[in-house]
Amino acid sequence: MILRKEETFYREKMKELQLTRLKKTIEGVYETVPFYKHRFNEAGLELSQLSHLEQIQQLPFTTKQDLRDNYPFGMFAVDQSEIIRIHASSGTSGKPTVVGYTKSDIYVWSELVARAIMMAGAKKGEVLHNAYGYGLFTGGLGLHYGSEMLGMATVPVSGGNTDKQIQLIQDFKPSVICGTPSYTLHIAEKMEKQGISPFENSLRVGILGAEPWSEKMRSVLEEKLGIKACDIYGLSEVMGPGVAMECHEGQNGLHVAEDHFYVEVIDPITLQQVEDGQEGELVFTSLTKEAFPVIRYRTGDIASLSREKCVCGRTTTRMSRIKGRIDDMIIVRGVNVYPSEIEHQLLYSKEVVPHYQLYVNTTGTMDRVSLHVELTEKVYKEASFSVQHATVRKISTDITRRLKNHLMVSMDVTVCAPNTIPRSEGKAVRVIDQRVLNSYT
Ligand code: DLL
Repeated sequence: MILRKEETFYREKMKELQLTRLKKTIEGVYETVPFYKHRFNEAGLELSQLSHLEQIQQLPFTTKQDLRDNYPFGMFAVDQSEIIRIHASSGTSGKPTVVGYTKSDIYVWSELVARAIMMAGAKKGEVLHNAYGYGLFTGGLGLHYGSEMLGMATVPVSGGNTDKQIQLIQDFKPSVICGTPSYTLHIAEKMEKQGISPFENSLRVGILGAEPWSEKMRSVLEEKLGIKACDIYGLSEVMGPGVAMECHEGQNGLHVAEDHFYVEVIDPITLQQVEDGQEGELVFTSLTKEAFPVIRYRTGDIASLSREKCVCGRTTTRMSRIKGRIDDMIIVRGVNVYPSEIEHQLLYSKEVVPHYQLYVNTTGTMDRVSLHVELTEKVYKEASFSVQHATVRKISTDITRRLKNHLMVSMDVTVCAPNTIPRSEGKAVRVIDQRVLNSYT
């Protein structure tokens, strides 16, 4: 295993490096991005007085709305002629957020993704099947450049055309598969249907992320594909995939690339930093980016931090798996719950497949949540192809009870016939908020 020296720095040494880079970044954006100059002046900041990393808390936050207000290139810190790549994240409403990269940004990003792939246990000379979408989304090209930099034979299949993907996996014999957990599951299920056993395929590592997933989903994917599945995190506003990565030795939290990003967790209400181990909203400050530096960017993602040394030997701060996004949290009769927690409980039931959707509706003043799950083909057959069968009613009652006992939430569970819940080729849509839909009708 090859580790970069920055991955094993003592905390003080890492902080020293971060402070030097932070100073350079904030002095740079003050000069080059009118938005930051205005914000820093408004906050009455004396940038030359920054002498401790902890003083970062005096800097104002940046939000997605700020990026939208400066659409498309208002937050770029270099001349247009320095930009060699543009990505954008679609978002569900309004304008997309647009991000740019210089040549050096692409180099650093590729290096970090190469580091992430190694962390998952892959190496030069192996074949990597990249099923993340290519295009404006950072997943496809992000993994692609990192994989090439590492010296892997990179197969740029992108998302979709699942039968073809399976054919290529059979023929090219990749050791690594990259994709969203939900789409990778779809590939795994199709392989199963075609009678390809997990022991027959060449895969041994999964680099999965871009959407929240649960520990139980990890076991399902590991079992179905015969792989070690590692979580990869990132977001276009901060860079793309590779901001943090789980190591295959520990599979217990994601190592943040702290030499390039300063991470904080804040209480989304008080906006104050919380203690290590406590959950809150992740906030990132980029330390080396040229084209699109971000200062205290509020991600909307919920996680906690740990500074304990990992079994792999890395000393970098680890973030927990993402529990969910603030805007995906559902409040069911006063109880806060994230789709990934529901997923975790649901997957204990062997009679249903791991695809699900949550419909949120309002009756009177109460929000009602209905969980739609899908039967396995085997159980459906045993229930005489009817979702009204007594067996199916029992499955529904058991899932309802489990959710009530473990998450303290009561929700209606609708058990559907096989293949009725839409499969995604990228990020899965887990929550269908009919409160929003209804308000437009
Ligand atoms: O999803 C970048 C990425 C590509 C990460 C491939 C990993 C693999 P965006 O499209 O900008 O970028 O979406 C970023 O996706 O704020 C999280 O809400 C979510 N997300 C990303 N990785 C994870 C993960 C890419 N491992 C948004 N677990 C982020 C949970 C994740 N959620």
